[in-house]
Amino acid sequence: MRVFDFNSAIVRSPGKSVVDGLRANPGPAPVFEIVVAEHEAYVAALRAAGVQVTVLEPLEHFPDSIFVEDPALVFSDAALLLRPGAPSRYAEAQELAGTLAARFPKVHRLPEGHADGGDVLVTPARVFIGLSARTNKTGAGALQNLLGSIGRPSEVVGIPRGSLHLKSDCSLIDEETVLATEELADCGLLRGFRVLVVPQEERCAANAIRVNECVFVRAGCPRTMEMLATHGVTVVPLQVAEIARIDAGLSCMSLRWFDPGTQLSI
Ligand code: CIR
Repeated sequence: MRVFDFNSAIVRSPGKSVVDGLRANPGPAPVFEIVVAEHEAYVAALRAAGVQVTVLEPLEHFPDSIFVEDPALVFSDAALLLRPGAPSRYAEAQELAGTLAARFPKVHRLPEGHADGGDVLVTPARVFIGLSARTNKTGAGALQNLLGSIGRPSEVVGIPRGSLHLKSDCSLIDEETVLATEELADCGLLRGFRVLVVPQEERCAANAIRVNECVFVRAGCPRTMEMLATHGVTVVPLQVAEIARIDAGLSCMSLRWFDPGTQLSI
């Protein structure tokens, strides 16, 4: 099984409060109806790629709860409830507890510190944990211990200044290949990987997701799409311009895993 083979995913529909989602820079808030359309297209793309998608109800009290990647981390054999670093998002983990308990043989809880799933890049040999404004050293250390207890080696790494999360700057494309911004590529943490560097004007395209034979990429990034197509993967462009107004991209909108008990739906 490859780390990007998925047959199951959890997403959460946006509530109307999504327009109040966190954002680092001022600018127009997203339009609710367009966020809904982008989210629906994302769910459709997951299903078309062979993934069974569970769609959770909106949580109006949590404007950012559509970004289910941040409060949890999932593997075939276990789920981890994290402690998101933004105070307004902290309780999102508890909101996922029951859903994960019903689907995973074991649900672990991060005991201390803070860590967001957006700072976690899973690769075949090890898991990278980025230190960011959302993931602190205590949380990263606790996450390393938890990952070690389920047999997954990990490494704590720095991320480029000004980036929200580690995966704002990189994505796994296949076992040997990572798509990355120039800033992340220059950090040196991707030693041993083939690195596809996105053009500066398409920095946002570094947050892509490999799902089975497809790579979901942000629409409007033609040079990155061409680079990935030349690399030999099936490129699925998805529009996330509205969701991006609250600093989000593609990976953050789902928790994805391979459930050995679930049939592939294509
Ligand atoms: C936040 O600031 O937490 C949200 N507005 C965006 C989260 C994006 N998460 C991600 O890329 N993993």
